[in-house]
Amino acid sequence: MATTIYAIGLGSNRRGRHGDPATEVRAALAAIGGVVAASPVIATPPLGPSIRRFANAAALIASAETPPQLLARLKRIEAAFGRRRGRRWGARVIDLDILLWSGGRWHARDLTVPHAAMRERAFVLRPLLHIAPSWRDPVSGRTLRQLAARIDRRRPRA
Ligand code: A4P
Ligand code: MG
Repeated sequence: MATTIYAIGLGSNRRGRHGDPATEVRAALAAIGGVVAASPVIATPPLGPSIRRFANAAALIASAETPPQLLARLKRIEAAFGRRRGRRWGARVIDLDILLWSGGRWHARDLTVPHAAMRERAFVLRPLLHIAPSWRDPVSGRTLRQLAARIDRRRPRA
């Protein structure tokens, strides 16, 4: 397949063998490779039952993989970083999500691109805004700048 661009979301709220959550996020970026642009690593309050703050970031990567191929590789990186499966919302060394793909949409049982919850989450949109403000979400037809402005209006301090 020709090279395409993916937007990846990274999150961590637990120390791993590389160090603190922000260090784990940077190490994961290096492991993914093909990085075209990376946002700053941002400290965010936890959404959901976890009490630990997260380090979140987003990156654009160039890759010739199909979305399922990339997802399989991201899951291998999560496992190599010591991510334990089975506890949804649990504290994690690294969580890697496919947010957007320049090829548009992908839908399968275990993979939906764009990421289904992307539009409502400040911890996803804020870092993404640093690197791809004009990228248009193919589902809503809105740019990331527009999507981020919507959640800022709803939750001015989030
Ligand atoms: N999956 C489907 N679509 C995708 C996609 N586009 N990218 C499937 C990646 N995976 C996708 O994810 C569960 C399954 O979703 C995968 O096996 C894949 O087949 P997971 O990463 O294994 O499990 P999870 O992360 O525990 O669940 P989930 O639903 O992904 O949780 P979220 O939504 O990722 O939430 N607060 C802050 N501030 N920052 C955070 O990063 N993250 C979470 C986790 C909660 N609160 C947070 C943060
Ligand atoms: Mg995930």
